[in-house]
Amino acid sequence: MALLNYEKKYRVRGGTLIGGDLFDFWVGPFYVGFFGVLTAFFAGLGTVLIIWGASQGDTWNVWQINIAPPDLSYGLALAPLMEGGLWQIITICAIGAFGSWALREVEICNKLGIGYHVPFAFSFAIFAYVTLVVIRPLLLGAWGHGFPYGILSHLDWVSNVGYQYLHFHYNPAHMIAITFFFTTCLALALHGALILSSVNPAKDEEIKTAEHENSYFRDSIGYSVGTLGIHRLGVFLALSAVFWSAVCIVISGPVWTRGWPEWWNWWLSLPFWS
Ligand code: UQ2
Repeated sequence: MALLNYEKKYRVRGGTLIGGDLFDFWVGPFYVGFFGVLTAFFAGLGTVLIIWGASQGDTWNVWQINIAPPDLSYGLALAPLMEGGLWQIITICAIGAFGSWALREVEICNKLGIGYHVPFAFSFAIFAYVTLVVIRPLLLGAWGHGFPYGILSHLDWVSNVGYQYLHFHYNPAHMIAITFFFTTCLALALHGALILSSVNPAKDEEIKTAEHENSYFRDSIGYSVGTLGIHRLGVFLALSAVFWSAVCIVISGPVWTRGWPEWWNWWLSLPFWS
């Protein structure tokens, strides 16, 4: 572990949010911390419950294993274990594990004296998940609106919920989300290619620097966003994709209940046409 010797100078004490020095240690390369313990607890318990839930189902086929949320008739109540209660506990474990992981990231940022950009970005992923299994079910009045935990079953859920709104691609927030996903790919392709073009030279050639990177884009499109700028743009594009994905599902039902194609009738209803 040559890397570990190098990392020693970064293994500073403190920066913990909870627990003081108690969990302020490493296991091999991994920082633990109070939230590392909490992550392990929630992730371990959640995983065991998923496996136990699978054992109570009728298949061990990994594609078909399914742990379903409660029936809609249970509303926002706690359901019996085998009637969706397991799904509810697993959901709590998942949110506990994701949240603890984010706070462990914060502690690591504190130790290194770097910004909170990574936990900030991760919080958008947590927000998207929580939108699906907590916020939207709450707004619709039943935990049964959460998505089932299973490989094929969650695909079926996405398809069914999509068709419930006739044609989900007409959802304007879905359009915005997709546009951000595509633009994220464009930006990362440009950035990855540009970096490789400069710092992965042919044998016996020296690497080029940011001036060459800037010049490439000034020569080709008359503008360079800059080496820091491309990373700001990347984070903005990626987080926007996640954010608008959460918006597009949370407005489906709580805000708009009919088919999404019909939403565009506001355009035909503009006074301009009459
Ligand atoms: C750039 C720059 C980088 C880059 C890239 C660009 C030197 C290493 C990819 C070019 C990116 C531009 C012009 C923005 C494109 C806009 C969208 C929405 C995709 O200028 O600075 O740094 O990696």
